[in-house]
Amino acid sequence: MKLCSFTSDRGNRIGVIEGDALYDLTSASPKFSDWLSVYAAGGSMQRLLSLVGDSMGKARKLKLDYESLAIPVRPAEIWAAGVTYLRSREARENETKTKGLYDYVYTAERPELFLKDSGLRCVGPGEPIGVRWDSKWSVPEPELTVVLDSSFRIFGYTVGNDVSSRDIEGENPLYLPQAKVYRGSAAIGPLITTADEIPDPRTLEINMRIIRRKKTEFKGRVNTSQMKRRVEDLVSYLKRSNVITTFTVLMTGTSIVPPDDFTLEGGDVVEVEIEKIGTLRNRVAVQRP
Ligand code: DO4
Ligand code: MG
Repeated sequence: MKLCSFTSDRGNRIGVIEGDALYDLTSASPKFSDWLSVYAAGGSMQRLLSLVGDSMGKARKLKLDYESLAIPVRPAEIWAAGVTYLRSREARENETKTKGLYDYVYTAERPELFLKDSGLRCVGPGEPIGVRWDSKWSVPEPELTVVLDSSFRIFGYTVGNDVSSRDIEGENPLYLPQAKVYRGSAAIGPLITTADEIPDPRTLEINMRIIRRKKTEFKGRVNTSQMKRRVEDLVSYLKRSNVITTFTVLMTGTSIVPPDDFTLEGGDVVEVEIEKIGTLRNRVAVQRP
């Protein structure tokens, strides 16, 4: 199932996408105002899916307009894994003044995991992603993103962009939160594909395109088969001694890295497409003080 949130002349809605059709679930029941409410009504993700299944027949069928899609759900937390692909290890080792850290974490048993957002700084499709005004080297990081329930079970997948400042990250590893966490530094969407439609997350094609003044400035691709770690292993480390709420998401790391002389500029458009999920598109805005 493909679950989304969208806006229409009737306000904010939730829906299910099937091909070119968008089923407006909010029209089936006013209780279905957002995914957290549907989850609260059911009490489990299994129940959420059966409530949705039962309501599809009553839902208004619309033609899907991608521009209407909004952040599928605002997660209480976004977590992120780092250095899960060889390309990320190389890029990080080159940029850093503290040599050896990234080589270590790429092969270590324990992965790098960090808290990217608490729901305040993330945006959905069509909203501006941010670059810091005090950074000279900012990049998008297209990442397969896992949607979890409060028992750390994988409910589904979405597209994520872990927008980052490479000069701040490279200057000192203790600056990581400043390189990673600021207004508009995370984007997720445009929808959630439930886990039953992606039995093997290590087979997905990821494509990224950066458009500047209507021309493709950079494009790159990777397949998740190149990821060093299994998604389940990342989740099992996140779970250790931890607590999360349903719809917490985990970004699984990047492998598409633009050349070192590239930095995002205000007005650039970043498109991240992941097979079986969709395309997340955002324009870049410089986040002033
Ligand atoms: O500490 C570095 C973070 C790396 C990262 O975000 C990634 O590999 O995607
Ligand atoms: Mg990343």
